[in-house]
Amino acid sequence: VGRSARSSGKAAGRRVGVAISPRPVAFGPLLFAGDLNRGLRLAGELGFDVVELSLRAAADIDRSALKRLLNESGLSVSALATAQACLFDSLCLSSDQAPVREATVKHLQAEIELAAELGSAIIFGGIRGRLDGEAAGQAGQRAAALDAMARCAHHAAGMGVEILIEPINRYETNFINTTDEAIALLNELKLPGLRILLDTFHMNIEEVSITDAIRRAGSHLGYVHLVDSNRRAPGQGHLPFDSILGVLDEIGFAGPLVAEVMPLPDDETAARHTAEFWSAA
Ligand code: LER
Ligand code: MN
Repeated sequence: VGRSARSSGKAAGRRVGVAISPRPVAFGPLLFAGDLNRGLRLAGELGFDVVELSLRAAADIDRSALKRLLNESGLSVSALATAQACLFDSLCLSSDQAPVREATVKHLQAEIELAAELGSAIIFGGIRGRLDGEAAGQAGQRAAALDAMARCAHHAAGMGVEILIEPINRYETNFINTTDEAIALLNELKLPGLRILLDTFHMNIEEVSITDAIRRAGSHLGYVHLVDSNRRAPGQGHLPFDSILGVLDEIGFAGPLVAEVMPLPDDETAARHTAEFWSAA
């Protein structure tokens, strides 16, 4: 599979890519963790258009080195993913402690500034964290988290950066599991520059119908994590990607389609499987 993967097969007319982590990470579905050089070079060689970068902090990135690598590989950064700060540094939007929420907002503002510099979006998925206790007692914590999100959204809107709200399955969070909950959040916040990211791995766990949920997201949908049922590259599990891609075309989706997949059996093979999926007629 060469650069022609970009313009042929299922990839024709689409912006496709892989998610990678510039630093080593225990969180699974990221490729080339700790080897940005190799990841960008191979992603470019395999004909991808974009890469998503999962960061623990904006300081993970040497900006001039990254820009040189992007230039050389013909790639752009579709989005910065932010969950690592909540997973590993307890910086979560839903923290019940005001100073921690404050630190999380500051942390995200720095990542929003980096996203503006790279022309990318920013993902609010795992960074939401979890709501504590029984559902009835969660309203205050949820309201504080929404307030923190709104502050980020104002900063992002001022810099022309889109925030992508990603529903995540119940085993990782209880704070937005489904497409309908993400749509409700957008309707509640009514802020500019917020859209939805749908991840087919999470959808396979949470949605009644993946295709109906995509239809309901409609023009709110800004980005897709294309991942198979087992969190491997598309085509390596049993999700019905023909109908998923069909419904994305039906709603006129034109955003990035990024494989956020486990490095199985290894990073390079997972990236190659993704490229092969796209080059298949
Ligand atoms: C991130 O995109 C994701 O899918 C989550 O599982 C992260 O916690
Ligand atoms: Mn995802």
